[in-house]
Amino acid sequence: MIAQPSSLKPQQRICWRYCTEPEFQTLSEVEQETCLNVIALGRTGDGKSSLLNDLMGSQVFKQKISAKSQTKDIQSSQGFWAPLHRYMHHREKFGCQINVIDTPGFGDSQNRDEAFFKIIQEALVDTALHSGIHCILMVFKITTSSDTIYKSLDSFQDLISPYTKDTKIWRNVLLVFTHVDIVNGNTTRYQSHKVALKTKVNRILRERYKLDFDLPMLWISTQKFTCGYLKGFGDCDCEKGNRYHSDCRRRLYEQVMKRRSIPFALNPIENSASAAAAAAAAAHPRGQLEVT
Ligand SMILES: Nc1nc2c(ncn2[C@@H]2O[C@H](COP(=O)(O)OP(=O)(O)OP(=O)(O)O)[C@@H](O)[C@H]2O)c(=O)[nH]1
Ligand SMILES: [Mg+2]
Repeated sequence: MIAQPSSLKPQQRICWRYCTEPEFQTLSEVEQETCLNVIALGRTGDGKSSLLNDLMGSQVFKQKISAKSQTKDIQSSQGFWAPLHRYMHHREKFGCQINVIDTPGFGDSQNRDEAFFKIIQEALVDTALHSGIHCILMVFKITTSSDTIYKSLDSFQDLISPYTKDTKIWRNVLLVFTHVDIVNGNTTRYQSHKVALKTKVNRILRERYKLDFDLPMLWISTQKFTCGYLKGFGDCDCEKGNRYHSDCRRRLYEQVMKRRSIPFALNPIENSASAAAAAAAAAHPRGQLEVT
């Protein structure tokens, strides 16, 4: 059941106002047609494939059903990302063309990190050389410790540092925290954790990677919302659930769209010189990359 805006109280109505944001309405046709490249990176089981499936609106990538790492290869899929399709039937054209790239997770359950490191690096570099990477989604389960976050981001830096020393690439990085599900109508469970991420962790990340801006953080659930009434927990809470899920999608879409005109690209000529060094670096075990 989807609430009609007219039936919402004034305070709730604010949540729906984005539907008419001029920023989205004035996108030219060319901008709407530009295909955005989005790649998901992160630890195994943190929700990369689920997130990309949510973007594509179907089960394109296999999701985890056991403790084993699920995604073993680089996989990609192209399609129209209609973030609010389910909630805005009258505006099916709201969205953009995307190419999503799913990757195997860091911290593989079968110690294949070195092999994965190489193919993830190839996917990143190949996309950056050809059409540019609009967004790198660094996916973390909301319960991930700050040390593990730093470790994963260090791995990302190891992947890219043989090819570029420019901190510009961080402009295209979004930190996406999954498993922030709506439970009994609210998402306040992780409030103090979110505050710590926004303040302490972000400050450390700025120092660690010499950034002059905070990395954007998004809290989302990729889990399909099930009505509380159907689960036998009381009244129907579809309105809250749908609003929360549409809000998760809207926030992610806004962040990706902000980067549509600033894809991270590598210059093939400049990079031909570093290609040999990078190839040698890729041949080295992870964590021993020589940055020239
Ligand atoms: N409750 C909940 N479960 C989620 C969410 N996102 C992912 N999951 C579940 O977490 C598990 C792992 O998700 P995947 O998408 O397979 O994780 P992955 O990062 O692709 O894992 P690998 O392919 O092994 O690297 C699956 O059982 C998903 O259903 C979420 O937001 N909420
Ligand atoms: Mg996966």
